[in-house]
Amino acid sequence: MRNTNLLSVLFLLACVACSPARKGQDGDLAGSTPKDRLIENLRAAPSKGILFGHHDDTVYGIGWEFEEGRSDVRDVCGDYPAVISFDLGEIELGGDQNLDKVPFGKIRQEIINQYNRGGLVSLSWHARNPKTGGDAWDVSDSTVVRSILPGGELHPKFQGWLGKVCDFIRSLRTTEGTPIPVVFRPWHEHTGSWFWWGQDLCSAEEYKALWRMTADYLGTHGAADQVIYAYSTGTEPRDQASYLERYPGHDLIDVLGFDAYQRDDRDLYLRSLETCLSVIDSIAKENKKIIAISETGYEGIPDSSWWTGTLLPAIARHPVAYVLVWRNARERVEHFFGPYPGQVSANDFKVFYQDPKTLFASDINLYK
Ligand code: BMA
Repeated sequence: MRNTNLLSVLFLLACVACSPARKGQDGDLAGSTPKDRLIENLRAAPSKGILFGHHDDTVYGIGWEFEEGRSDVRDVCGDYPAVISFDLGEIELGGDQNLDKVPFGKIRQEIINQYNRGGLVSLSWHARNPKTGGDAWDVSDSTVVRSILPGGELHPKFQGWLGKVCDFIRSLRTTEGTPIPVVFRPWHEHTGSWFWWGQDLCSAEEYKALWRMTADYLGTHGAADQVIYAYSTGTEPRDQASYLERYPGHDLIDVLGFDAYQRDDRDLYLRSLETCLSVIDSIAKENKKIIAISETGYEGIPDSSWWTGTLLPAIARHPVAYVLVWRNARERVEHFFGPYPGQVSANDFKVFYQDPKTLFASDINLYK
């Protein structure tokens, strides 16, 4: 082979190696990773419907815990949620269960099960207060974020905490060893001041630096190909500027979300959803981001037609990829946000499930 030919072959090989993922014949992105495919599928989701999610769905529900295959949502409609979220709170302490007494081994297994169903997993982290030793809601000290940033006295300790999170994420693998991608949603609801990373507890620069430090750690310790980041405010932002005031950057974030709960005032809830969704919708359109209602619900669901009468019409007006309701606590009567058999909104949830606009686990495979 002549040198010029050799050079052409090398050049062609280099082009193939460096080119972005290509469409395969079956529409799959040839050479893409599960994380790439997940992002693409979440971007495309709103053209098919809205993925329904439930926190801690398969680990406990009303009157049960840790029963193989069980889910309150499935007990009502026959299908698993398309999205299940779990919380890593207290993983930083090195124990074997999280703040809601769910063993991390159980969470890991349920993440693998959800991946095998083609569904999405989101992880939040109600990290304890690294300075006071209190919980995530301990807002007694407003120097906590500063103290864990590079140069701060608790920086080395907090790097250890990030290490625990990173180890857990890296342990999420199928039996064949495929790394499972997850949405990671740390430092949420920071536009309020009820967590130690909240609005009045740190400056915008400190908050952004906390995000950068978190992502840098995971990125440089082997979790980069498994993590998609979600930025998730409360309902406080009223416009693009306030939503983005503490935004860590488009290079880091793929999912734009917010948490909003209905309390007694239905109209207030509907107005909050509409305000937040229209703000996020405009940012997402300009920057190709995925829109999520990362936490919502009506505690105790006293409204028997809440699913089709309030939630669905409110979210269907915007290209929302997923909406997730919070947990069905087995240890706190009335602290539930998903349906269960016999609950007053269970029949309405079945209608919500049947609506072509909602997507559940059997409707999707986010990794193909
Ligand atoms: C809150 C409540 C708490 C729980 C925490 C983390 O909204 O549900 O009971 O400990 O989330 O899951």
